[in-house]
Amino acid sequence: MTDLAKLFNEHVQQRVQTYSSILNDCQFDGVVISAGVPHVYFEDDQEAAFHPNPHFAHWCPESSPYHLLCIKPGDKKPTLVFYSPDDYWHEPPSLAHSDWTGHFHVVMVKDMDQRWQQLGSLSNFAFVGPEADEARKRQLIANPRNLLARLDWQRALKSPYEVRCLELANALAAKGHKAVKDTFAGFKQTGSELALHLAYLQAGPMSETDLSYNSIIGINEKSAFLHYHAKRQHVANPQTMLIDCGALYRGYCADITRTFAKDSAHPVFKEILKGLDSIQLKLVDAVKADASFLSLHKSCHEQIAELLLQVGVLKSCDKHTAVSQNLTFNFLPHGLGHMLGIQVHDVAGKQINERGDEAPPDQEFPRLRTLRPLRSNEVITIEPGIYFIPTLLDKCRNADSSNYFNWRLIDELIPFGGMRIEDNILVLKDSRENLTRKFIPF
Ligand SMILES: [Mn+2]
Repeated sequence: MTDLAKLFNEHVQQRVQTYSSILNDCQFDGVVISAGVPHVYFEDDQEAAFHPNPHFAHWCPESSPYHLLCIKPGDKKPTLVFYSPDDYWHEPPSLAHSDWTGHFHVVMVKDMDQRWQQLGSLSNFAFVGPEADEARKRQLIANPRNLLARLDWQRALKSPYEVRCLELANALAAKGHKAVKDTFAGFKQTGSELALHLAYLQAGPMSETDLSYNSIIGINEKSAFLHYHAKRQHVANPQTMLIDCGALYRGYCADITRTFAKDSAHPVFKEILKGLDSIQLKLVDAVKADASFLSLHKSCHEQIAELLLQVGVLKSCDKHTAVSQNLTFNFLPHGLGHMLGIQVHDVAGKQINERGDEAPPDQEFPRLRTLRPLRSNEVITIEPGIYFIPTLLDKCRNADSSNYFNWRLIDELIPFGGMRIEDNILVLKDSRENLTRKFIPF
């Protein structure tokens, strides 16, 4: 048995136990989880790339639609009803080369309706998945909040198998990031965001569907758009570049960002980038179980205030004023990070208990989605950034706080865009493991 197969075995055994106790708690006799249905565009026969229901993916590394998984407390093996129709338009999904099916009682079906018939009586069963109407027709309780809250609370904790998958997703993404770094270094008078994207895929090698999200690759001022998706082919005078791109491994997401500046870029931009890198590493070093994510976010703003004061982007105030007057928000308008797993923005960042209660919004940072103390075996991203975003800065030019900003310097920096550095971090009891830097030391 390979290392991963052994870890998967333990992962499934752990799920069997966790589900038994959660289903007993919620007084259900069982649960049916669907793999999900593809999204078809309006008035079209084209589908979006398929993402399985994350609750299904938590059990099965299979990314095709319509399968049903049935779990009953006390059963050693869950039943997997695997839908594989006779088809010649599309290749039917197959388990012929899957090494994980021994942990399930597998029933193959060719017919949509046969799927449910295989499951027998489903009295007092819950259903988890997008086909809620189908489930209600069969008297199942569709997506009950109390059950979903307990499942999410557990899903935020990663098993050793899941950590290994996240690590392998990072290893794969690292190949792309290294290729992109070299390709950008080779750009002289012109650069191409598309060429960087293709270099990333080629290095994997990966196809678009092996990415955990659409790649964000911005040269110069475009790097200041947080989610910039265009892929320009001819960009004059490339000076800076931000790449935020991940990879999938058995359904688990890497989410990694790096920023590069040419020697010829603005010296203050380069100084800020160096400063941001040490801030990011310091924040990573503060990650451990029981650390409050909200406090980390606030500490990030204080450190960025210090840096911006030191390089002269902000002036005439101290770091506390810079944070409390929301000056730093204009340079960092997103949160410090998020939960990571099967979903890029994984579950339970606000959730404070298994019942599903949420932490109240913070007064200073009301839109933050990751708020609570961290737990051992959660995986999070730490991704501070500093951006020169014209639409945010323009609102400050005539505000009362305008004299805290060094507008001459800011106007020089706007053409260089923005920067972000993002690693994936496993939270441990008194420490942490950086799943990214071991593969991307830069
Ligand atoms: Mn991220």
